[in-house]
Amino acid sequence: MSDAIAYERVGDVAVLIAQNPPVNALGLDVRAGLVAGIERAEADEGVRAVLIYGDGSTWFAGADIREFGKTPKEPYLPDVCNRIEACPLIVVSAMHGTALGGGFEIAMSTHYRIAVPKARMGLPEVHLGLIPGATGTQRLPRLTGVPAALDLVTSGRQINAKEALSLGVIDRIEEGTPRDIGLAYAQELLDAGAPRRAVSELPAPEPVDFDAAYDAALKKSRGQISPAYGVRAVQAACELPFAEGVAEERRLFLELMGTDQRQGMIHAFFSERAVGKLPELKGVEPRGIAAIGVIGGGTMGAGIATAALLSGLKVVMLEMTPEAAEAARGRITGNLGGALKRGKISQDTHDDMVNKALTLTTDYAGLSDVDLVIEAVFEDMGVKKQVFTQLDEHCKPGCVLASNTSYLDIDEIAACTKRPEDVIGLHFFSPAHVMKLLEVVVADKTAPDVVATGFALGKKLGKISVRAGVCDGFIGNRILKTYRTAADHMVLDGATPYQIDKALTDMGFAMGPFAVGDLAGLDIGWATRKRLAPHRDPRERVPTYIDKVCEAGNFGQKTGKGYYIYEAGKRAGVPNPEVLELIEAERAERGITPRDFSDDEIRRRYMAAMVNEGAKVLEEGIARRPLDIDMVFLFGYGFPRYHGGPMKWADLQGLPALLDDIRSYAKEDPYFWQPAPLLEQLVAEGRTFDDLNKDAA
Ligand code: 3H9
Repeated sequence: MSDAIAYERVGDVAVLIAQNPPVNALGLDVRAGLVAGIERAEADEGVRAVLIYGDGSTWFAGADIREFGKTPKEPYLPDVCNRIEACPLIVVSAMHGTALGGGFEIAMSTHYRIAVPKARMGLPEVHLGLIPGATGTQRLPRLTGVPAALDLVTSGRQINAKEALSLGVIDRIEEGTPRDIGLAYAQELLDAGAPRRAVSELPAPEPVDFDAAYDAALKKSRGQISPAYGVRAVQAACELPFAEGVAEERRLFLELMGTDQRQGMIHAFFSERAVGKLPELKGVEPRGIAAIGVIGGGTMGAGIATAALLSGLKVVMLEMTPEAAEAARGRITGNLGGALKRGKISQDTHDDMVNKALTLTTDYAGLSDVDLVIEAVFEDMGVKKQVFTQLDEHCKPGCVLASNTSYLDIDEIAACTKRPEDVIGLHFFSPAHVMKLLEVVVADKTAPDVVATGFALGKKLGKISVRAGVCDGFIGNRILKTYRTAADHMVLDGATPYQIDKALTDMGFAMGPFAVGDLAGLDIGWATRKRLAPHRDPRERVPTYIDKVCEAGNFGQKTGKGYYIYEAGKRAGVPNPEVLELIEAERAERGITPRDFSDDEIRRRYMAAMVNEGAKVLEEGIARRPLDIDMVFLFGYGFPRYHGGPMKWADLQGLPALLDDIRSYAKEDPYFWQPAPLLEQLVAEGRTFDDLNKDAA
């Protein structure tokens, strides 16, 4: 027996206990231990049933993802599942925690399943760019029928014990420890003379229109292929005998295992967990936070306040006037009302948040008791400095003073206080109660426990927090500015905004850059262009056509017109013909003869700009690791998760080819396309961005 599976005998029942913390992943030792445990039970005189449960916080949470990409070792998980089911004794699963992926597949291979009420289960393999590969796509539809199986396999969503019971995937829910409820259930089954029940022996499920389901899965996943593969695997359960269906599932699983999408998704899984673990914060205790102050109750401030209230914090909102404070209250209660409507909070919790946890004030003295304050006022250094001078005067010692600025210099803001060590940037993304990303911007003098507090707050708010250094735009907006410029250049040279947006949504982006501009409001970029105009290098190529759209009072979605025209009640716009006319006029004025861009070239240029600037951001230490950049783009900029993030995408494409592209673009525009020295160095050394992640681990 392996140490990962303990064997015990309780009366007529052999008990197999998984002991592979933290999540009882089904690594080699666990798989071997399960087979050995079943064999031992069969040989153990007098044993009539086998109970399997997990020690610690959970049942098996799936195959061991760290083994993926390496040569698989026997016993393979599908064989383990089949071996368990073939056991002539009755085999019972007692589930708690999360029975996911291979873990759920093990449970479906046992003959009876009981779970505690809080147990959750599901087949999340699509989130790793895979499908269930250990008989799950064959057993689940036999238990639930095809529609429910297709839903679970293609969405990867988790279900609770109650839903599992109603779908017929578990037999019973019982309060207690998995050991106690499992032993009692096994004994009850023995006493009742219950038969061995093999799911694989159930009749093949009724088919549906699988081609329609395949197309729907592809459309919904924006180009991610694994959900559509899941449809074909479930189809095999209807059309093939069990063993052949399992072989087909295996074939599809292994095909996906070899894809870049699988690598991208697994990179995202581990990076999401690594991003908040900073070596510099090891052993550093964050400051306690029970109440926070928010300054400015516009969309951003109200969103931050909402996120804080939803996570159980008290919030003091400061506005300039009682009227503005009331308007802020309206925005916050509107946001909380949405959470209530979606069932995220109860009416009582909602009322407590609005009436007890939220306080409004127009006086800085009202912030004297908060533990952390975030300013979300107008993006102007003078205004920010006034706010921080006031905060310095009124906030208690040890209070963390945070700015939500998207671009401005946190060092300069900190310098206007007598406590720069307490000052930090906490850059939320709008709407702040929805968007997952938080850039924790560390200034020169920020104290380590203040950085730790930024990360602790992010965790409490359910955010993915990424450490960033100070520069214009930090990680995300700085890189955005560069690839957005690459897109603008392509428009000047012959592409249309609509062609560019489409090429990028075809690559899996939630939106293209021009649709994003309309969503964010074109007035923001217009104001920036006006501010920067006197300081521009003459070699910069900045289109002016969109300024004319703004001059006519069209700022995108909020005014109904921008790059696109938005009809009332519709979110997606149609191309604005005036924009095309203005672009043509500008090209003529500049003497540019437009040329064709293929979708592939559009994507290559856009991504090359993103990755090249990412490499510069790394070089300068603004981002510590490539994976930090990847997480910023996945959680803040709608970057397709199945590419893993821009730096992972670059690795998967191959850095030498990317550098060749950049060098060839530099021949046309050497000012804009300057290859990042770090990229050149990696190519020269034959290394990848992921090697840098490993160096930093
Ligand atoms: C599969 O099963 C394929 C089969 O169909 C076919 C095979 C042939 N493996 O998330 P946490 C680590 S595919 C290895 O922070 P939580 C995780 O990296 C698999 N390691 O905890 C972290 O390590 P560290 C299908 C894993 O309580 C630590 O455990 N299953 C695995 O917030 C704690 O994790 C899934 O996709 C794993 N499978 O959430 C489930 N899982 O401390 C993936 C976790 O070094 N896992 N680790 O950073 C999850 O969704 C969550 O981890 C879970 C716990 C909900 C279980």
